[in-house]
This record gives sequence, C-alpha cells and structure tokens, in this order.
Amino acid sequence: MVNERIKLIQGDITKVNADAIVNAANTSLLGGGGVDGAIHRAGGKAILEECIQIRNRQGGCKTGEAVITTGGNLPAKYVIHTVGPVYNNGSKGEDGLLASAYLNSLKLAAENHLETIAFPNISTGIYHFPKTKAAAIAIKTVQDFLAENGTVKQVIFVCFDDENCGIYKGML
Ligand code: AR6
Repeated sequence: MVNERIKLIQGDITKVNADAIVNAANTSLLGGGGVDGAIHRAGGKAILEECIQIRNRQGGCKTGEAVITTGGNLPAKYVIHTVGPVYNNGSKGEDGLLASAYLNSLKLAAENHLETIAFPNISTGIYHFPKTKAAAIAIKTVQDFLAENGTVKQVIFVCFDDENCGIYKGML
C-alpha cells in the first residue's frame, strides 16, 4: 500500500478484485496476446461479444481512447479496454497518447460510478514503450486525476514483470 488511494501490487491482473480492470487492448478490440489475451481467456466470451457490439457501433477503439464491457467471469465487474500507443521513437505523440489512455480510462470509470480501478503497465510489452517513461506518465496522470476527482477512490497499479515492479516501487 503506497497511500490510501494508490496501491501497487505485483501479479496477474485477471485475479484482481476491483470494480474495473483495464485492458491494454488494440484498436480492433478483438483480443490479442499479452494482458489482452489473458483477460479474454479468463473472462470468457461475454467480453468479446460486447467488444464486437462496440466495434459494430463505432468501429473499434482509437489509440488513447477507452471503452467499457462486462467483466464476464473475472472477479472484476467491468473491463475498461484502452489502446496505448505503439512506441516508435517518441516523436509520434506517444507520451500524450499514453497519458490519454490512462486519463480516458479513469474518466470512464468515474462516469460509471466505479470506485476501484486496476491498471496494467499499458504499452510496455508488445508495444515497446520505455518502461521508466511509461511509469512516470502513468503515475502523474493518475495522481492529477485523483486530486480532481472524488468518485474513483482507489487506483491499483498491477505490475507483472519484475522490471516494472521495481520502477514503480522506486517512483511511488
Ligand atoms: N496481468 C498483468 N499484467 C500483465 C499480464 C497479466 N496477466 N500479462 C502481461 N502483462 P502487453 P501492450 C503486462 O504486451 O504493450 C496485445 O496483443 C506485461 O508485462 O500485454 O500495451 C494487444 O492486443 C506488460 O508490462 O500490452 C495489443 O495488440 C504490460 O502487461 C498489444 O498486445 C503490457 O504488455 C498491446 O501491447
């Protein structure tokens, strides 16, 4: 426990009991590898079915934006699917897009009156965002949001790999 409103844990986000867990998805919303694959496997087909409905309605999810579905069989009630940027060399607006992915997920949680939300380390796997820079953006975006918003009571950073876990421990 870092403070009352920001918590850090190491482990598998599919096991986390929160109002919502965030998925590091892709623009298709149709699933993939990494944490996305783990969430769809553990949550079952109800999640994919809702993702397909969202796709049919609005054509997927743009980078930096977020959508919400049921949590299916997960302990979490909802999954907020966001799309982080693919990191190229940092000159394509990647920092701003990563901040937007966190912020739009938080806004969606607040709009749905959700009090606890758990984040994986978005974009730091297959999308190759540098981990230290990503952690700084994630933490700042969450701290700024919590300072302004009373609906979301707690944010849980769920680090899977040791490297991210060490970086977050150092920063929080
Ligand atoms: N629980 C928590 N964190 C996890 C888990 C888990 N079960 N599994 C992996 N991580 P990634 P991205 C961490 O690659 O970089 C997918 O194919 C992992 O250690 O899942 O945003 C999507 O469909 C890393 O720190 O997401 C997209 O196409 C973090 O989750 C693409 O990957 C993010 O790694 C998105 O790439």
